[in-house]
Amino acid sequence: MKEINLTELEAAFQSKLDREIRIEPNDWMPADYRKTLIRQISQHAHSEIVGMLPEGNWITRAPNLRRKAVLLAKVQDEAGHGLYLYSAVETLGADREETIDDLHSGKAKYSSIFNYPTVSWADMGAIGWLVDGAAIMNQVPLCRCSYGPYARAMVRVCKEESFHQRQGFEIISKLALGTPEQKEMAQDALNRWWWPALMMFGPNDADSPHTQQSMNWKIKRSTNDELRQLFIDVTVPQAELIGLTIPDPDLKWNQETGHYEIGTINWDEFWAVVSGNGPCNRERVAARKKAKEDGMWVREAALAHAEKRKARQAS
Ligand code: BYC
Repeated sequence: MKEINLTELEAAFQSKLDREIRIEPNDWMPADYRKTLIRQISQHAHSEIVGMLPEGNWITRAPNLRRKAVLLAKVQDEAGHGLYLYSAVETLGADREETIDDLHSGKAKYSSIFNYPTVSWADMGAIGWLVDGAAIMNQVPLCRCSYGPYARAMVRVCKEESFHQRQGFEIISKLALGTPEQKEMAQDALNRWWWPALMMFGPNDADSPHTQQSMNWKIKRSTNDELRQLFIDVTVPQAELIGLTIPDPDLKWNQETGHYEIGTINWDEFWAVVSGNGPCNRERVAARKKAKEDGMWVREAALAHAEKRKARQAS
């Protein structure tokens, strides 16, 4: 039998990337490609699960039954996204429990955006409009990610995210076009969420250690700055449409480039939040740990039930 050497495996992997053929779980892949995917997909999964907390905070205080039902469905969707993504991580050979432990120990990151507090109902609008809006910009290109299970999970996630973005824009526009007090709530939410939403796309390309390699591997299809710009160009006119002001005195339209230009992002704030020192980091991780401890008896009962069934089938 012909011996396959590493160079041939690498060439076959590269040829698949070049021909836009997806890499599947049982295919050979470079160790660093696998490591990058485990890092990105597990952090993405953690973001979905931690992302349930800021909005979960308002389910019991939604202003009416319709709003409550819609918010509940949205938060449940985020749980579903987390589950698809943890499953995608498992296809790479990672252990789900270990990845969750990494979140709880602070070793693994999750999106910076979920370390900000949700202090008013208008924040539910701002999150759907801006946070889910940014998530869609980031995730639509991931539907073309070179790794099959991640790309396929993203197709469904993006469909649900676009519903989320619309529900958010509906809330924020209702408030913005409502009473002066309601408009003030909407503006206040935009003031607090605008800059953190821009930070979701990650550091500027020049300061992003992973972007170039991930683009070469076709894990990422656009750079952090490209996606951030796309989001700004789409979102600024939406704010104008509903009479809200983007909290950036340096924001201007550049006729020549056909893009908006923004002021400077506070990268010190971003790195402080990413390294565990944002307004809610400790609270978020503590809530996840508590949920795991509180759910322990359910997992134990499910395992005991499964064992019993196996024993019964064997006898
Ligand atoms: N927050 O070289 P870079 C959602 C880290 S949830 C925290 O650019 P990369 C939703 C980065 O991990 C949204 N950390 O990295 C849920 C890296 O650190 P490590 C989550 C960040 O991976 C509920 C370092 O900074 N979406 O949709 O090439 C409700 C250098 O960065 C952040 C995803 O996870 C950040 N914002 O690019 C509503 C999408 N940015 O790992 C909505 C999938 C960067 O070396 N992920 N870092 O320690 C991605 O597309 C990419 O991983 C990123 C970063 C664009 C986020």
